[in-house]
Formats: sequence, structure tokens, C-alpha cells
Amino acid sequence: MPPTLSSALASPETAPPPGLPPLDIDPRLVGDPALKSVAAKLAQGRRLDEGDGLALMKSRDLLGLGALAHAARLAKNGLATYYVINRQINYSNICGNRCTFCAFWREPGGDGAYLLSPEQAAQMAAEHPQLNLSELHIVGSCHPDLGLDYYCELLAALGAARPQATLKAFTPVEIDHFARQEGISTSEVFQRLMAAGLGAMPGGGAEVFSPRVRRELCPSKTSGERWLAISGQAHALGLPTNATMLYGHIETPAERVEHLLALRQQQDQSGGFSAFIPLAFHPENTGLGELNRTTGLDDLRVVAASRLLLDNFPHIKAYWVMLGPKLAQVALNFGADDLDGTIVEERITHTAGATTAKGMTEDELRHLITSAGFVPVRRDSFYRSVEQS
Ligand code: V47
Repeated sequence: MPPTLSSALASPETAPPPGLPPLDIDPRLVGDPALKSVAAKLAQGRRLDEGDGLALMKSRDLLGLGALAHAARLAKNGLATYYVINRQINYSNICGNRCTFCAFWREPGGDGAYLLSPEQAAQMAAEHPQLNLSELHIVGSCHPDLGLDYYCELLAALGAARPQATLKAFTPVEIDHFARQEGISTSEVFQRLMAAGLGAMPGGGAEVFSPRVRRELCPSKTSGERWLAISGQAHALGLPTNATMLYGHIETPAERVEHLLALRQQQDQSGGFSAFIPLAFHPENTGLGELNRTTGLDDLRVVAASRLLLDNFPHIKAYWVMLGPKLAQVALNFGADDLDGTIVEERITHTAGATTAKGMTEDELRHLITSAGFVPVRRDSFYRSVEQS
């Protein structure tokens, strides 16, 4: 019998408990000796540490990784697989941070530089009126000249264009930048933006927290510590946020594990992260153009390690734009329980050579999920289930 929604949701009405329960793992599926001790810990319901994280992050035993991560996925989310009818809006690409890994940013007045007025952004949001958007995902840049009034007007205009959509906007890096531009505290920034309609925050700007990586790739960007602290502030104000890790460039396995454990610690303290999204680095048109793209093995390994280390994160997202829809579907068996959404128009990865479509239909998303034996759940920004359009 095909699974039903009620059998798929691990706990339909209440949030799942934060940690992982003792997992039911078939030891015959785990071949890598380093993974066997991780499997033993998971079977006892013990929390993984840095050494376990390194074993996961270095293992080539893909089926073993999948067996462990899928058991964790089933314990957290059953077979439920979430998607959202959303649209991305990138209000500007003019950025003073000049991160080496980013192909999207432009100098003010540079070739291809743009800034949308709030009215232009609202017009974009209103396109495709038949699409019943639950979420607008709004990300731009650290613009050197704009004041907080612009961002408040942007949110107000977008909210008026799509009153039923949650405004998921601005990363902790942008919040920090707005505060410095205005000479006010990040709490004041949050108050103003929430009054203008901010409802949730995406997880970008985290990159890799390691100071070494940040010095080399994004020295002007908000530090990892501050990124975490600002996320904690958002949580205290009741704003759910996401977290990401940009992997597949110069970071080491140890730096990946350190990043994930820092997120886990922050989540223990503030509890407001909804989803973790591993972001596969795309090198084209970036300052790291000589690097290879990430491999299928590494993509699935990062998804699996994330599910297992981030035992207090409710959701792991396989972002189809960066993984490609086919690998994102496979990732549902490696710990992921969310595919993101319709998106309509993605710019950041496509400027860096993404070959995926710019958006997907609801039917395509549901087909990816059901044909893999999972149960599709259309969600809003808060992972509440929404009826299918
Ligand atoms: O912060 C920049 C990354 C992020 C490249 O919260 C790159 O639901 C790959 O955060 N190759 C923005 N990645 C995207 C993001 C996101 C995406 C989907 C869902 C959510 C969510 C958040 O993209 C940036 C940066 O880490 N990025 N350049 C690149 N060349």
C-alpha cells in the first residue's frame, strides 16, 4: 500500500523532539569500519562528536552513509517530503563585500549592476497570479548606499503585492550591514523590518565559519560568530531562520564539521533554526573558476553528515537548484526531507554556471517526491502543511 500523509508524518501535530532517538540501523549495510562505530553510537541514541563527524565527512561508503542518515530522516520526519510554492526576488546585485566565491555581485555602475525599486520588485512578485505563493524569498547584497528605509519600503511593497505570502528575507550578514549603515543596533533593525512585514529569514551568508576560509574568500563579510549571534537574536524575537554551508571550495573536512557543530550548539541555545541547506559550490565566473564542481559522492555525503550531526535541526533541504533535480531526489534517501520550491527565477547560482532550470512547477516537484516513494507535503515557511493548489 502506498504511504499516506498521516503515516508519513512522524508526528503530525507536534514538533519532533530535538535530538535523535536510538536509530534502527541494519549493521550489514555499513561497510566502512570508521562508520561502524558511528552506527553503534547512533543505535544507542548517543550524540555524535567531532571525531564521528570527521569519519562521516571522509567516508566513501555511500550506502553506509545512506543507511545511517536515512534512519535519522525516518525518525525525524517519516516519509514526509516538503516543498513550497515560492518565488525568489533578488533586489540588487550591487555589493561591497566582493566575496571571491560569488559570481553575482557587481560594483556600483558596473556592467550588469542593478537595483530594483520597491515598485519594480512588487511588480515581479505579482507576476504569475495563478501561482498561489506561500513564500517570497528575498535576498540581495550589501549595497554600499541604501538606508534601512529602502528595505522597509521593499518589504511593505512586496507584502502588499502578495499578502498571503510570508516574507522570508535578508541573511544575518545583511542585517549586520544594515545596522552598521544606519549606526543602530541589530535589534533596532529587526524591530523596523518586522514592523514592515519580515516573517522569516533564509540561511545564506554562513558560508564556512572557519576564520581561515573567511579571511581567504570573504574577508569583508560578517564573522561566523556574529552570524550565529544574529541568528540567535532573530530566534529570541520569534523569527524562524535557516542555516547554510557553502561547500566544495577550499574548506577542509574538519572545517565542515566545525561549522556543523557550531550550528548545532547555536540551535541548542536558541532553537529557532528550521532547516539546514548544504550549498554546492558552483565555480564558473567566480574568483575560483579553476576549481572543479562538487561530485555526486560529496554532495550526498554532506547531506548525510548534516542530517546526522544536526540532530536538533528539524529539516535538511536538498536544494534542487544546486544539486540538480535528479540528485536532489536521491538525497531524499540520504537524510533530506525538503526540496525547497518552485523558485520561478534563481539568479545567484545561475550566474555561477548552474545548468538547472530557473524554476520548477508544483507537479514536477511532487513527481520527484512520489516517484521516489516519499509523501509530498506542500508547506508554508513555518513547515505547516498547506493544501495542494
Ligand atoms: O549566501 C554564492 C551561496 C547563498 C555561490 O534559506 C553560492 O531556504 C554556490 O542562502 N555557488 C544564497 N553557492 C542562497 C541561499 C539559500 C538558497 C536556497 C534556500 C535558502 C533558504 C537559502 O548562495 C549565499 C552563498 O552562500 N553562493 N555564490 C556559488 N558560486
